[in-house]
Amino acid sequence: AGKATGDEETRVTDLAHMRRAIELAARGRGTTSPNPVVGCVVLDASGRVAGEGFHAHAGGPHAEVVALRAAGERARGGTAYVTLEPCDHTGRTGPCSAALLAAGVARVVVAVRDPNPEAAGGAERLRRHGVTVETGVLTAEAERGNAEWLTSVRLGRPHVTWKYAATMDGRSAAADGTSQWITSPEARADVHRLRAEADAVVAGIGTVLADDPLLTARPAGGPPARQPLRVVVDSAARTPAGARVLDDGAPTLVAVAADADPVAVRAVAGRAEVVRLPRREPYGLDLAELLAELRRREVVGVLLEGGPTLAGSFLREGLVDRVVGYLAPALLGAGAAALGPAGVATIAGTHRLEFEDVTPTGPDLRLTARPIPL
Ligand code: AOF
Ligand code: ZN
Repeated sequence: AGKATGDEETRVTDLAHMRRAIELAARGRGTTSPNPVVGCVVLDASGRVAGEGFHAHAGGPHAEVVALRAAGERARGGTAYVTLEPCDHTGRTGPCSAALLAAGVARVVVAVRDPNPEAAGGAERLRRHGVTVETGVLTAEAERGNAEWLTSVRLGRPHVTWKYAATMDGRSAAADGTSQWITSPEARADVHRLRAEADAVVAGIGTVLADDPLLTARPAGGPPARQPLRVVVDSAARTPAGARVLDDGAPTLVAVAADADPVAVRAVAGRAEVVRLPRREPYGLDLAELLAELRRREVVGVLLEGGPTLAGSFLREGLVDRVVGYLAPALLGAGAAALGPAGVATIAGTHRLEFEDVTPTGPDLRLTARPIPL
């Protein structure tokens, strides 16, 4: 066997172990915020798996440290696969670069470089100490699994997933306004998983008035580790005192315009936390400022649910990073569209997306797409 065959084998092995590390990382979804999800696989010198780990919650040990602990002495001369570049800083925990060096790991394979300037530099330190470091293995796949955190670090604002449910002809309500239930129980259960993984669930006042949603996460496996912050975008402070979104099952933030009627604001303030934001059309308040306010509260991932008008406003501002649509095999022919005006007047202005995933969900389809990067 020539050298090319050996390289090819290494590559196939690298992909398989990195895929496993990405799988491990995903176990942290919903509990690591505001930190990333990270997975790690450590092999011994002969290429056998010696330890696995993932980051479970902010402040807890990093994935590398968990995997190294599991591997013990077997890590010496071995290889570590990490979905995110090992950190080189002392934050809530010590630097993983130092932990990998102390364990005697000979080779480190990285999927995504760390965009966080405070923690980055692990790859360089390891190289300086003679460790072989390879980056760029399964990068796109690992980025997808960490999209919320990567967006929050790179853009300085939370990542926004817009979720909708519609018929095949793209309608979310019938002509008379009725809308329960377009999609199946399986699709609705999947939405509760999305909510449980989000730090905040955002809805417009139109949806609150029309559907009176609770907006809590009620996933199939039992109550989540923590409820996402519920956020109502309500420029004129019209949230009714009896709205279910104000129930005490989870914290609620009502965002009103700075010039909203003080009497109306006071009525809402008695039931939930209120934040005043600059007025901006078309939705009545500045959505970028809303995201800045959520970031100050350590929100990394936002699930934007309901209504078509609010979703259109987020899209027109370029504030949607992922779209998840649940499509039911049903047709209405009349009734409200899933998406309202989104700043597109002519075909050249179309919001172009690329599909990331299509998954049958009960009798429905879940489509995941994201804007094509410019
Ligand atoms: C994690 N888990 O498994 C890895 C991380 O707040 P700290 O001190 O735990 O540091 C967080 C930073 O460490 C994080 O922003 C990222 O840049 C780096 N790597 N973080 O939470 C992990 N490997
Ligand atoms: Zn670390």
